[in-house]
Amino acid sequence: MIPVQGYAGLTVAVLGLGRTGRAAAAALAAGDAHPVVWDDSLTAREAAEAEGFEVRNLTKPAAFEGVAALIVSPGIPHLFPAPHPVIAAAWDADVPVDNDIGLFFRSFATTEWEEFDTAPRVIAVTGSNGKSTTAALIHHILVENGRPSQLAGNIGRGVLDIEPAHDGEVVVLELSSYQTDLARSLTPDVAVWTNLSPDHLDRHGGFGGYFAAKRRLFAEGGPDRAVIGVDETEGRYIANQLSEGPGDDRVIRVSSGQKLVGQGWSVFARKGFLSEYRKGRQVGSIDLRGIRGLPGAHNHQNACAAYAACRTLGLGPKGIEAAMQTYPGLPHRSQVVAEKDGVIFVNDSKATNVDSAAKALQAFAKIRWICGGLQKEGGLDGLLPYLDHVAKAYVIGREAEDFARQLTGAEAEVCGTMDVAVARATADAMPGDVVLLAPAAASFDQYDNFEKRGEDFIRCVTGG
Ligand code: UMA
Ligand code: ADP
Repeated sequence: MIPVQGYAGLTVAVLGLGRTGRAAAAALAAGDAHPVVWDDSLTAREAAEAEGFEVRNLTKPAAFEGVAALIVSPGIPHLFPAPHPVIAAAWDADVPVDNDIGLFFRSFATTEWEEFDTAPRVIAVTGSNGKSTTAALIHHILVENGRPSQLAGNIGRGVLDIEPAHDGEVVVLELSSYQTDLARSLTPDVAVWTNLSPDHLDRHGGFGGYFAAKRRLFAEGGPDRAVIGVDETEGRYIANQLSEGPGDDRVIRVSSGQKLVGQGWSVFARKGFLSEYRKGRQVGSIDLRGIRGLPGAHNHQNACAAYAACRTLGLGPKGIEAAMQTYPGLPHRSQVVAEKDGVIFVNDSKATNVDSAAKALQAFAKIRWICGGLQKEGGLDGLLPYLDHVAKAYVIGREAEDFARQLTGAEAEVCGTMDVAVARATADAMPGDVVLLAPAAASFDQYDNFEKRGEDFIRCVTGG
């Protein structure tokens, strides 16, 4: 774990006792601070107490007396739709509110680094979709090329849970908008922006707030290098804001679809080929078409972003290409789970919003599409242009009827549950079809999380 610096001898409150809060409390204690913890769930409080943490009821008046800071978990609202009462109480008591990401950036560098030949580096990845894939791919490429690397953040491991860095090590962090919004320090060496589309709008007071939260990764100190997907207006805006002019290679522009051949540094994918340009000349290329772990134009965007991030650390194109070939992929993202009688079954349960599901639909030609769940704001119109890839939709979830009604132009059957949907899709499928779970919705109406939904799909497909 990373011992937290700057709070030795002080009391620090921790709100939320999931992966973030427990790692933060332990890291604070390792840095000689005195953590006092709280969670709205009694079970979580009891578990923390059993581990030896001091539980303090932070909802009580005067709970913040003598407290130096409040560290908040990302799943707890700090502003919209309304601040959690404990956070509001910290404001009233004038106690600084921060999160584990802020503590990490304050605490990562140590005096030991003076002895290192190569200072450790942090690569932080944000964006609406492709963060986990891009972060995991960067980590995989680094490890395959003999560069020590650790992976943490929104991908499932609290950032303070990793080990202090060795000489020359790289830490790859996936950061969500919840995390970038609140962190008081946010100073990666390399910052990566995959793309932007509406998500989590309730937590950010709308699209502007969501963009502003993510943009902080590029604005709070300025990374040495910024890898920026420029397929949306917001990415182009950030790239321009960071760049000093046409030849400034602090910014690497990335695209899936556009040819970017200006005087700067760019990496783009077109028709399955990745190209790297610098100062108007092509300096690298990769044929991405046969890479099984990265199917579709959306994964080619991730490949470009990961390639660019690794190039900033001095890795060569050939080493990066060899590592991409062995990228195993992540569960629940474009995951091929079975092939039966010429039909491929793909689990993309992580496609929890319209944009990611639209990308999944574009990656395959004839789809038996399992979709539905808890709908997000903004409606389903973004899916309609890709319904010509869909042979038939099999709709699940509590709102299945309403969901199916919105898929104008596609044949849609209301199935309700996963087992019915998989059975119906399998019965209808012909050789060459893809049975694809890409829900375009959250899972919480029927499952604890998207992982459980993906596991249920696999169980129904394989009979396991
Ligand atoms: N809690 C309260 N009061 C509340 C809400 C929650 O006390 O009002 C408590 C819960 O009882 C629980 C704890 O807070 O004990 C959970 O905290 P959390 O929701 O922040 O979850 P963590 O386990 O700390 O996991 C978080 C991220 N979760 C969220 O952002 C919702 C994980 O991302 C991340 O992997 C982990 O930190 C380590 O960094 C998950 C996620 O769903 C995968 N992220 C969202 C996404 O990808 O869309 C942003
Ligand atoms: P995140 O961590 O940002 O949620 P993931 O890599 O976990 O991203 O992918 C989530 C979903 O988004 C996947 O199910 C996939 O369908 C889709 N996806 C992956 N990469 C991209 C991309 N670059 N653009 C749009 N959608 C993507």
